[in-house]
Order: sequence, then structure tokens, then C-alpha cells
Amino acid sequence: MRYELYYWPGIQGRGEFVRLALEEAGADYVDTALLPESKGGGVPALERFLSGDAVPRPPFAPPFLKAGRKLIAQTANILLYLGGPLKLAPRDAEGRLWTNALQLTVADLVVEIHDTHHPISGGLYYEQQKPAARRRTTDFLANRLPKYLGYFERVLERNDARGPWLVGAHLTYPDLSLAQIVDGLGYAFPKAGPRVLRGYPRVRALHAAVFARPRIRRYVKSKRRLAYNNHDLFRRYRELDA
Ligand SMILES: N[C@@H](CCC(=O)N[C@@H](CS)C(=O)NCC(=O)O)C(=O)O
Repeated sequence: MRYELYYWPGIQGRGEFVRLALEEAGADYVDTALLPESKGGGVPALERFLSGDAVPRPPFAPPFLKAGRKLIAQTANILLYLGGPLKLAPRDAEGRLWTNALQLTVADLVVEIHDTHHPISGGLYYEQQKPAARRRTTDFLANRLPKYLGYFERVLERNDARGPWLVGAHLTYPDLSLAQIVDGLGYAFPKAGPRVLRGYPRVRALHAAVFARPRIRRYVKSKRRLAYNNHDLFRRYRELDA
């Protein structure tokens, strides 16, 4: 199976959670929008599905994935689908639902991270909502982020299988996503991030374990891993890194 990933070119964004799963599994995939427009890539490749009349089940927004004739939207839904074939999810139904619940919690956290720099609207520039972004980020770093990290720390603590993972003894896709969150927070908040994370040793150990995996290391060094930048989910604004 050659998977086709569709995500905005130039940013990691939510596409990165899917990329990390595909990379960790060594899956065959094409990051379609990164191809030149002359080869069917770029933003037009996405628009064909988002606004094309001939798509019976159109996605609302990227990322989405084509797997043969299937078109799957929503990050957590894509990972739920990939978990089985990529061997990044437990086999039993209860385990899969638990894994999905963890991924949906990551998705909630992603929205709150986005809202630190866009608290009023994603349709406005950051510069048009700076005072609100400051207030939102202060609360995020003091209250909301510790609440999420505390939750994941408890999940890790209560997993009595050996290893640094959230579910059982093997790596599953929310491990990759949580590690990406920790990584991105380190970029966005170089001062406050490590300070907040200090209290969550298991979450930090999970991040280290994921980014030490051979395929993830190779991916991070490759050109396929796009650099963090201030058009992305994780943004570095000095005035927010309080
Ligand atoms: N819940 C969706 C959110 C998708 C989403 O918000 N995608 C962003 C890019 S990361 C987008 O293009 N949004 C367009 C919009 O909200 O208008 C998911 O997790 O995949």
C-alpha cells in the first residue's frame, strides 16, 4: 500500500502526527502537497479534495489520507485507521478505543496550543490579537498545560507494563504524538517549556525514547522533516515565553 498524505506544504502542523506514524512504521507514503504543482502537488492537490465537486465525502480540513480508494480525514481518525496496519495500536477493541481516547486528548491539547497565538480567531493575524495571546498563553502555561501534562504523567504511571509507553509494553501512535507535542513546546517556549516540563519526568522520558528511535532519528535528520517556523502550530514569540 502506498499511502498518500495531504497536508499544507511548508509546515509540520497536524500533518506531523501522521508523518511520525508513517515514518516510525517505515511505511511507503507520498507527502503529496510537497510535490511540485507540475507533478500534481502543492496547494491545488489539497483543494481538489476540499472544494472539488466530484468528492462525495469531502474533508473539512487537512490532514487527510488516501489509502487506495479510501479517503480518511481528521488526524485522530487517520491514526485510528493506520494503527492496525502499521502495528502502532493494540489488537483488542478496548485497547484501540483507549489509544484513540489518548489521541483525542492530544487533539484537544493541540487546539489549546494553537489558541495561545490565535486566541480570538484563526482568521486574524497574530499581530491583531497580541494582548489576548499574552493572557491566553499565561493561563495556558500556568494552568492548562500542567493539567494535560499531569494527566499524561498519570497515564504513564498507571501503565504497569515495562517501558516508557502510554499503552502496554509497546509503542503506539499517541506516544509519537505526545513526543511531538513536547518537542514543539521546547521550540515554542524555550524558557517556560522546560520549566513546566520539569515536573513530568515520565512525559520527558517518553519524548526522549521516541526521538531516540532509529527511524525517527533518521526522519528528523532528513529533508522530509520540515523545520519549525512561525506559520506553524508551534510558534516562537519571545513576548509569550514568559
Ligand atoms: N480536528 C481536525 C482539525 C483540522 C484542522 O484544523 N486543520 C487545519 C490545519 S492544521 C486547517 O487547515 N484548518 C482550516 C480551518 O479550520 O479553517 C484534525 O485534527 O485533523
